[in-house]
Amino acid sequence: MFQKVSEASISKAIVSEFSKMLEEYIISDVIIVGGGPSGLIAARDLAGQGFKTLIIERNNYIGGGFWIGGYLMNTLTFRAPSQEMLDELGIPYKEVESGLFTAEGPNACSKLISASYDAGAKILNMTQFDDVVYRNGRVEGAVINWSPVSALPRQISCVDPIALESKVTIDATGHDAFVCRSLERRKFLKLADYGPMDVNTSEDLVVENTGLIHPGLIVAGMAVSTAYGIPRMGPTFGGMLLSGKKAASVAVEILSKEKEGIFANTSS
Ligand code: 48H
Repeated sequence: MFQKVSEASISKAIVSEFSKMLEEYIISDVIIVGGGPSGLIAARDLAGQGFKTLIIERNNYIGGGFWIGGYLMNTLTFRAPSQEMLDELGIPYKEVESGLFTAEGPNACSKLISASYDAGAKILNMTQFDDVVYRNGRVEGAVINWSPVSALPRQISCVDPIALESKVTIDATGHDAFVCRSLERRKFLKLADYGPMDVNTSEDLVVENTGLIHPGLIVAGMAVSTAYGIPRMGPTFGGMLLSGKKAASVAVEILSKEKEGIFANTSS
């Protein structure tokens, strides 16, 4: 039934195709750290406009908290007007009361992942963001390592990372705000921590505050709450989708200015 191929051919196909992709994305327009809902939407919008876009995700699976809603129950909720994004992504949903919508996590999440791939984004999963590349007073890339390296016993974990360069980096790492934290460690930024839950103030503030937090670095999604001390919103996701969308539009603005030579460029 199946074509005869050797084991060696299969190994060669994996090594050569993966290496080609990695080499091509050693320099990208945008690196998005974190493949949750905000990062995936940003990737879809940026790749869809022709920008070379790479997602770095420490887990094997992509999607962050978007597979499951709250309390291990896989119903996601969205408040108007974010259902318009569900229409755009072809995600089926129900209106359960005026302006409150539900969708099924696995269906919504897999459609969002497909949308970012279909738009042309690439993903390095099982890859942990470790640190920033920092030059000329701005973030110019990401230092990465295989995720399992951090799980190795101390005595055998001396595995140096590698660096990727980008014109813009987006911190979409959720509650941890991992990229922002790496700047805070150097006292380049001072982060707050997210506040207690208040859905009606939180989502608007997250979207409003999504944007450039340091030269070369945009913050999106739940990381915005952590960075600015905004109340958490609980298991509702419209703010994440609209924040990802805004992060992409801020990145496009920066990349367009860079094209016109207003900012210093990376070495690409
Ligand atoms: C590589 C990393 C690293 C790292 C983390 O948590 P996420 O789903 O993030 P958002 O902001 O798109 O969505 C948040 C939402 O899921 C949520 O938690 C909400 C709405 N909470 C409200 C509340 O009140 O609690 O995804 C972040 C992704 C994950 O996949 C992580 O594995 C990944 O980032 N990540 N990837 N290197 N250092 N740190």
